[in-house]
Amino acid sequence: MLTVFSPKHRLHHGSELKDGAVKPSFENPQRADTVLARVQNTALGEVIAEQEYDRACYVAAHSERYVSFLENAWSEWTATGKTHDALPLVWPVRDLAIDREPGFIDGKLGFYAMDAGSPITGGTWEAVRSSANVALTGMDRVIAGADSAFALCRPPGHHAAREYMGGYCYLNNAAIAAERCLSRGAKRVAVLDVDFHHGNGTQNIFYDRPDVFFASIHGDPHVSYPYFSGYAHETGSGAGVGFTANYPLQKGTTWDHYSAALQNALERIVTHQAEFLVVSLGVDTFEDDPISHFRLTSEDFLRLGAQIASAGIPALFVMEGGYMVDEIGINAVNTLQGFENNR
Ligand code: OKP
Ligand code: ZN
Repeated sequence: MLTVFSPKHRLHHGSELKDGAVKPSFENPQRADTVLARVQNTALGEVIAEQEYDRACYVAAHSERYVSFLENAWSEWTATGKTHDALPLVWPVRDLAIDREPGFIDGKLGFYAMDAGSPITGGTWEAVRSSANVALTGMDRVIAGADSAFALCRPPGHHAAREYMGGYCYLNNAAIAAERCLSRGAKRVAVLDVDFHHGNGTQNIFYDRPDVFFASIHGDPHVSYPYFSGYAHETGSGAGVGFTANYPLQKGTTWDHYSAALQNALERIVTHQAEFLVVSLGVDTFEDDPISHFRLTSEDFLRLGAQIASAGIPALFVMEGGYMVDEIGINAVNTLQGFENNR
């Protein structure tokens, strides 16, 4: 399987507000570099650099004003004399939720963020752009006829909604890739999110649409981040009713129950007659992940890949989460090998 990788991901390394203190982010550059090393050591296939894409490709999944915010946030932040990573401190919750962009950076950060876990640093926009370009480059290979490709994206994307960042995510790489399929003539696409955390951003982007089917298997939001979405009753709105499927599973879930949910999601994706499948591949479902609570083993990731392969749909794998850095490479590449060996 071909891998797309950009060293520019290293330009983004920041902090997060966690347990009441600002700490180095769990989402660090070592993650992608560890996965790349495993791709190379296992001779998974060729590794290529990303191509450049027009910002219109990002605006396909996000609003114009949000993309502009991401581009300008660091310079607006530092213009006020601040030197630490930019993190939001105030949010437009519920009854305060007006649709008016503040004129000052502190307000803009809260307006365009869902949490204080997604820092903006001097290198963030360059890394974020490169990550989306990695996904687009991989998608174009699959659109051109490859059976599969691996977009080794960093930062991840699945928590990024049309108009907000969060959960270490800024641009939604998987959604941008799905939009690419549609702009290249596909009529039906599916996104399957197997990261431990609900892909709230991808759900948000496609919620009212019937062309992109979205399925997510994740920790029950009653007790797991992102807490405010991912319940089974969320199935889409308007023309999109029936085109979102959520599988919240309890903490401690092992392969048997996981696999049953996955089978149901894949059957729905096949019924949708998706021409392309985008897999949001988070490996934080691993038993030793430091911030997640499922119990998949490294061998289970081979089974995960094999089961996804059974859908028979050309697939782009997009890297999302996974924080046990020692094992992230093994678990990600096991999924890809499980897929390839069963086609
Ligand atoms: C990003 B991805 C819970 C803290 C959660 C944010 C987690 C973001 C996960 N105690 N912090 O989906 O892997
Ligand atoms: Zn995750």
